[in-house]
Amino acid sequence: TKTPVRIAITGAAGQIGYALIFRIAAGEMLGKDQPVILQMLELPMEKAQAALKGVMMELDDCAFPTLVGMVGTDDPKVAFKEADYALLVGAKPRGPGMERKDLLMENAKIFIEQGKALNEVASRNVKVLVVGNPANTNAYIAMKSAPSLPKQNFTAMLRLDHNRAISQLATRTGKAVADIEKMIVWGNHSPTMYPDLRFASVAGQPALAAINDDAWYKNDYIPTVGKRGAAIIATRGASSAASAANAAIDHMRDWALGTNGKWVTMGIPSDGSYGIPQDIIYGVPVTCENGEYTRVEGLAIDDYSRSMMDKTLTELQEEQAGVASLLG
Ligand code: NAX
Repeated sequence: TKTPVRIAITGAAGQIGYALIFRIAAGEMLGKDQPVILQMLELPMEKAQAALKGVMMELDDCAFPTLVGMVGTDDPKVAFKEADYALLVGAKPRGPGMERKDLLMENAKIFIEQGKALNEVASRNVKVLVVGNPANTNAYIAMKSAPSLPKQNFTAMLRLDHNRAISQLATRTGKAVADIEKMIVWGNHSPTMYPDLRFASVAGQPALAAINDDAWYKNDYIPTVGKRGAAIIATRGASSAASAANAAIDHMRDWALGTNGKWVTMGIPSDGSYGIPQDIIYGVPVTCENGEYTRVEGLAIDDYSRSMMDKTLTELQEEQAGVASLLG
């Protein structure tokens, strides 16, 4: 039998947490043969801690064979202690009258504290996924606050966007999701993201040829994928939770167990390629093998793609400039 791994989850009593934790405990992220210990973090407020306690009572009641231990806490240093995986879901939501800038600053404080705690107590190989928004910039802040951990251990979630892009393409072409390969979503997890179909194929045929409608691709498909989060809120009356949790599991499972050559999108610190400045956490295509991701290199970038990629980059640079004073 395998040695148990420690999985930290923040915002554990929130709506994504509730859709995420039971699936991880059931072995859907790392496999049914991998025992897990869950280390769950919530805010110190009584209500949040009580809700977390309720989640833990339900975890008990599931009697999952793969769940061999759990901790609930309000202390990041307890939650991240020796963590092999950290899913940073908890974040401050945008309140009434709150400016984007205020949201950025409030979250910066959270991710500085959590980055420092990871730096101090997590496994040196910890794989970090930031889900809480603004996800790319929060991941950047955590990475900068954890100088003794390898930078490449910090990632942001673009997988929900990637999955949305696949699903919209499958619907349009009348093909199965499993027929689609080489999807890319460049950039920020925000409406400026760029779902790029130039390399994608549908059942072996180039996706753009299968669509054969450039206006639909540029004026309909791309914004539909980018604004899907808002469409879910408008329709469901609450933001994406089950699909976000599912994407987090996809991201971590693929990173840990590999993609068999398949391309997936991850937000990862830039190495300077594709004209993205060093360290910016930017959605790029990767393949995963042996617990590591590798950026797909050498893709040609045409003028349209360059302008789309620069737009989402500019937004990330503005976010980064907004928090620069806090990072010292
Ligand atoms: P909820 O408000 O339901 O849950 C968040 C939970 O985090 C709450 O229980 C809260 O008490 C807790 N929390 C807040 N600050 C914390 C901290 N410093 N430490 C520990 N826990 C803390 O939000 P939910 O719908 O679960 O969404 C969570 C985050 O995911 C939000 O920031 C949201 O914007 C973001 N999303 C990111 C997505 C992505 O693709 N990257 C998609 C889905 C989602 O919108």
